[in-house]
Amino acid sequence: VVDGRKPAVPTEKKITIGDVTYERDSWTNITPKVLEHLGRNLHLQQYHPLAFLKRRIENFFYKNYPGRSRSPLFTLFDNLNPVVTTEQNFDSLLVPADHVSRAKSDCYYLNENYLLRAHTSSHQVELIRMGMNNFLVVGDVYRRDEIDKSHYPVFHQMEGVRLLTKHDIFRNENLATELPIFDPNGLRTAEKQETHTLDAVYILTKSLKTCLNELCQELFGKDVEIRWVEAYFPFTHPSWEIEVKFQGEWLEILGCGIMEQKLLVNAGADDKIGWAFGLGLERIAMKLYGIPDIRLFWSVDSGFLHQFQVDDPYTPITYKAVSQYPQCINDISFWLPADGTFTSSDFYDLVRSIGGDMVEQVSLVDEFHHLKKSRWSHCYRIVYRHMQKTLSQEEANKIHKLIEEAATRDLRVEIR
Ligand code: FA5
Ligand code: MG
Repeated sequence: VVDGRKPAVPTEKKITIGDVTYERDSWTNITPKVLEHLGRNLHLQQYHPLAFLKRRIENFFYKNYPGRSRSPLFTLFDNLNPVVTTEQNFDSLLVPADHVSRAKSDCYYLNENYLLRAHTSSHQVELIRMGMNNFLVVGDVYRRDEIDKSHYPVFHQMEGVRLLTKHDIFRNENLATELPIFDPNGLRTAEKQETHTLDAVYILTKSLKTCLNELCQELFGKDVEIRWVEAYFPFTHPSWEIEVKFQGEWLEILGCGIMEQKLLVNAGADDKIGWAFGLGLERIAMKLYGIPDIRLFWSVDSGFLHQFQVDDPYTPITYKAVSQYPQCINDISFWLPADGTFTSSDFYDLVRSIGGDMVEQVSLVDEFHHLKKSRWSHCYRIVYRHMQKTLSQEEANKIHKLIEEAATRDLRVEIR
């Protein structure tokens, strides 16, 4: 340890994640800093822009693809282990053994056989094997990528997979006759895979493009400027990416395509054809909420989080740059009046009216019931921050004192 900082790569022999221990080897390149992001699960937080966006996209699929007996057609997986095998992340997706995406310089390896998933596509084959035909996967993914305002080594993806039989296609498209979807003697061209008929690809592509165009309109409004760009993935053909205009530039938000038939055959779904997409939640949330830098999603600063403290994920929110000035944090603890008249929202209002915009956040950090006294106690943490200047601790203390006095007087609490 030099100058008190932790070394970038720990020297212990093993890495433990949850209950599982991984032996280090020459592939190990995971850093403690990146490991800190495991388990943060931003997409599962109650108040977080990524969680709101995730719920909005889920709802879009539930609404647009109703299943039988009112249960949604798409099944959601948002809690799968981010530690995956190289088989899951690469081989199952037909990524060639010498493909650049496997490089140590691109992924975070625990060892030769395990890595932190580099995309949610890692789970496609295992879920299809389980019998899933329509599913969404949401989770944190890890890449040794460039670092700028739209790239971060940890980000979140949502995967979508839709598989159809010949019969499904026939029914969904209201076709008079069932068209063949497989061609035993076909050739691979820019438009299609060797085993598919052009009809099948045409119908699947229409279904995929309609879905994602409508999703973009649902999220960004009817007038959103998007463009489809041809792309390459080892597990889809043909493949595309969608880009949206963000701050005057085209920003890539997702990749998608017609699933490679070989993948489906390997997963035991050889009678079906399908499409898949993988989208970046951060990139979309940046556009949706005007969040200028991808690092902000990891902020534990209440100045960021507080702007997303709403119950309805559809609330339109435009992110406002947080003041650069430091915070002052003061706690207040008191006994509630015995008559049960106190409510937290009364207290929040009182704090707002006395502290004004100097108050960035108030949160209930502790409550307990004193049996002998037969009374409740609350502790609130108040974060003070001025938008235009550095607030001194004395100034914060003064406001804090006024809040204590007002609460004692108006809400009849007893400061502890
Ligand atoms: C993939 O990850 C494919 N698995 C997507 C896919 C799924 C294709 C299913 C076909 C079928 P790509 O590497 O382009 O593709 O990443 C997908 C999206 O993740 C990007 O469009 C972008 O929105 C987001 N993304 C990629 N790298 C980063 C990064 N470093 N920081 C933030 N977002 C990123
Ligand atoms: Mg891409």
